[in-house]
Amino acid sequence: MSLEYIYTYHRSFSFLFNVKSNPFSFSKPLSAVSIVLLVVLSGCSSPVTSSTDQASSSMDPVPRVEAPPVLKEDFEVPQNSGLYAKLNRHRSLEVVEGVGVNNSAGLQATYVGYDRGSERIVLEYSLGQRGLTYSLCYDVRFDEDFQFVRGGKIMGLGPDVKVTGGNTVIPAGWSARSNFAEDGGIHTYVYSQNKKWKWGESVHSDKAVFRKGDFHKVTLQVQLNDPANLPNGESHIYVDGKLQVTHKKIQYRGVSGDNTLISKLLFETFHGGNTPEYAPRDKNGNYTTVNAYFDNIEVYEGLHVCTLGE
Ligand SMILES: [Ca+2]
Repeated sequence: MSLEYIYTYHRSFSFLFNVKSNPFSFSKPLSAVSIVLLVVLSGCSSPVTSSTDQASSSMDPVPRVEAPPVLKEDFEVPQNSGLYAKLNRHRSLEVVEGVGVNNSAGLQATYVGYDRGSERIVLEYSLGQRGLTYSLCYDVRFDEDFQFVRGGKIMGLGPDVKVTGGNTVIPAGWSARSNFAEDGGIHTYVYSQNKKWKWGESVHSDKAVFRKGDFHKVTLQVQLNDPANLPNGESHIYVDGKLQVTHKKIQYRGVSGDNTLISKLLFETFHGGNTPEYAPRDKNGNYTTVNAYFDNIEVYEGLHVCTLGE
């Protein structure tokens, strides 16, 4: 036991006995107590340097391993099945080289104006698993001449039986989508047990989030209410990594059970609404066609925020 080591221990305990800090000048009655303590401590403790090393090693940042997405489509490899094929088969959707992020392959969506907004692009795709909380990420670029008009759907998540389109909510049915808004903002669009209107309820971003011509990375988080009889569900929307929408107190489902859990991607994008006022038009006032592009559609279990370049 080195003198330095003894001195360190003595200094550590000297305040308990109100003795001077010099180990060789403390008073006799306390000397015995200090020595006993020193012997006990030296026998049962690791050297100071070692315990310091242990403390720092337990606090070293451990690289965080993110769970891989449960669904991922970047459109780079043509597929005859799965989400790629299902999207590419839709008459208003087409995988096109060069329209994705960094000129990669992406999904072109064609919005054809008509008397209910634009022709419906509505697809469902099973996640292959189910749970209470998932995060949907996608990149979207609206063309320079895209018209938001009065707003429309982009995509979202749902259970086995979704409820949308002004239909009556059933206890096991709900939907949670992200919508583009008239001002270039984004909002939630939720059909829940406790919505106040026939149509879904929304919380809007404070400002525009979409610049036409640029890709943006959207994350839609859906946290189901649990237990089913409480309105404690939430939804959040991040754009380019920044929180833009917080929607709370949602009772998505009214009963519990596997069929009420998040289990599907709802790829639903169109203008509307349900009336001619939602339709994109040319300068003569006739219905026209506009485009948007999607890439890197991913779904993660739990709360996840996707950032550009991911
Ligand atoms: Ca791509």
